[in-house]
Formats: sequence, structure tokens, C-alpha cells
Amino acid sequence: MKHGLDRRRFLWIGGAMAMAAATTPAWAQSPIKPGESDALIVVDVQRCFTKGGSLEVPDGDAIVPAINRLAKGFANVILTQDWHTPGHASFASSYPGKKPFETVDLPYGKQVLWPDHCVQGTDGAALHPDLAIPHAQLVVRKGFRRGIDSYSAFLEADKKTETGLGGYLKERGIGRLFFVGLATDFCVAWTALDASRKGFEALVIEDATRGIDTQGSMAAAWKDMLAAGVKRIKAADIAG
Ligand code: VGL
Ligand code: ZN
Repeated sequence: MKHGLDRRRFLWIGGAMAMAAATTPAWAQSPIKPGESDALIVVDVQRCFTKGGSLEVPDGDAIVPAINRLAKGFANVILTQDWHTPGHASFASSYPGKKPFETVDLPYGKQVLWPDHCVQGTDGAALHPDLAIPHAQLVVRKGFRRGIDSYSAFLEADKKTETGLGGYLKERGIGRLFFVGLATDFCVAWTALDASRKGFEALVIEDATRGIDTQGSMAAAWKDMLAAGVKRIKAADIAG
């Protein structure tokens, strides 16, 4: 008899635990189904940022299959492409004695210096050869003015010059943006932050991004993004 009671209690506790798991609020577990007012923004998945590239992002190639898979679920996909002039203001080689990852003060503020990368029309500037998104609707090129960098696909580093992407999205009635690509702590973060400032809902699909992480840039980027209301989600959160 006593045994039977213990067993019933054990079953009751087990049942309660199963119920608790099953009653996780719907918002926390139901997959997001992208619709007509959503877009996937694929940031700078280019040869220069992946294996063998001049500004290689560690493990950058690993995200390409996930991005191809995710893109199938979006009617609206937009690609961005870093697209610099030779002798660009963001290149260390433009300043005698300066090395990559050092900084300089430019009229618009502090600029991190990079190895030469994504020069207009070169192989390094090409989109990653394994990117398979034939239905992408727009390619936004940025950083094409010699004197102004542009991590953001919305606003150049002078914080004044618009790329036109904000107007394009608004005219098309697109309000919610999902971000993937390279690099998490520079072009993805700055683009997602500007999206949020412009009133778009911005979500970064973390496992479909990779970062450079120089001088604490990764931690700073996530801190800024989360503070601005950018959401941090996983590829598995999107209905597949
Ligand atoms: C990027 C550094 C310089 C990026 C572009 O795509 O994140 N980073 N140019
Ligand atoms: Zn660049």
C-alpha cells in the first residue's frame, strides 16, 4: 500500500513537470513564419571576408549553407556588398606607417583601419561562390566613396549620407528585418542598429553570423544591439 502511494506521488510530480514543459508560452517556442512585410538581409557574404580572403572572418564560410536554407523561407531577400575604391580611407595601406586594426581620426570620427579588401570589381569583392539565392531582389553596395567608410547598409560612417535602403524598404512596406552574414560586430551590428533607429523591427540570426572580434568589438556590438532593442535569435526560430 505504502509503495503504491509513493509511486502515485512520483507519477504526479513527473506529470507536473511534463505539463510545465508543455505550457512554455507560445511566443517562446512557435517558429517565426516570414511574410510579405519581412526581409532577410544578407550582409557582406563576400570572398574577401571568407577563407583565403584579405579580411578573413574566422569560420565565415560555415554560415553559407544556413543562409541558403534560411533564404528559401523569405520572399524578400536583400544582399549587401562592401564595395571600396582603391586607396580607400578605411585601408591601413592608405596611411604611411599605419597597420591594420590600428585607428585614425577622420573628419567623421574614429576609423578602424583594415587590410585592403572588397575593392570594386575585384575577385575579393565578389559574393561568396556558394551563396545560392537566385531570388534575391536587391544588392546594396556600400563604402564606395573613397573618403567615407560604411559598415551600415543604411547610413555611411559620416552619419549623414543615406544609401537609400531605408526608403526602398519603406516604399515596399517591409517593416521587419532579419540579419545574417559578416561580420557580426561590424557590418551586421551597424546595419541592425541603424534599422532599429529607423523604426524597423530588427532581429539578428546569431548562428548565421560570424564576427571579427578585435578590441572587444563582439561584446560591445551585442551590448549595443540588445540595448537598442535588436533581438538575438537562432536559425531554428524561423519556420523551415
Ligand atoms: C566589414 C570591416 C571592414 C564587415 C567591412 O563587413 O563587417 N568589416 N569592412
Ligand atoms: Zn569594408
